Amino acid sequence: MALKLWYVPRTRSSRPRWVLEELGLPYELARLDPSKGETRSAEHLARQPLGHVPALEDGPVRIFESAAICLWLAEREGMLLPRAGTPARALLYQWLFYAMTELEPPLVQLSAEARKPEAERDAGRVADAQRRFLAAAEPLERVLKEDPYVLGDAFSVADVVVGSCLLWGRSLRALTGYPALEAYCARLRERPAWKRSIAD
Ligand SMILES: N[C@@H](CCC(=O)N[C@@H](CS)C(=O)NCC(=O)O)C(=O)O
Repeated sequence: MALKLWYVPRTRSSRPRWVLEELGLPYELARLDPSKGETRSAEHLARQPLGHVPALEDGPVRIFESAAICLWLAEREGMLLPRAGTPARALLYQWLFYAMTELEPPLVQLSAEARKPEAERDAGRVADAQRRFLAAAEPLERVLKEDPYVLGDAFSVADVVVGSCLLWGRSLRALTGYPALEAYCARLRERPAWKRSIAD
């Protein structure tokens, strides 16, 4: 069944692309250009009601939300995730939701400030978002001090979502003082599938 991913480079749509690359699945990349209004077209709003990326079409499955798409793809293939009903699967859910609800919001705030001209940046908001991001990253520093991946020895779809957030924080120079997380980011950046997911 053909897989089609709606995609804008350097956005959350790289997450499901990374999973597709890890799984070695053939897929079509439908590139959209937000500067031309392509993410707000009627066709795209029918796929993603807020006009965001990613969105995925997989036969009868039409799905949006980056973490949900990543989880769906892993589940579809029975790869990159622990068996359903196991304690490890519970932790997979925990870290996926943690990434989306604890790590992401301060990054959204930091990115919004970074996009402003320097003179218009709100130093208080930057400092607050930086503090909240580091507080949310701290439990992961403890986990990744012990194990190479979020769920232990095996790379999973949780690493795509958590790792994408940490790499986003790193790109904003917000990830400081956590050596295990820096080493984890370096490990993720060595993965051929990650390299392919951000190549173009
Ligand atoms: N919670 C959503 C957020 C999606 C989102 O905000 N995507 C941004 C890029 S990272 C987007 O589509 N921006 C383009 C636009 O709004 O035109 C997800 O994780 O999929």
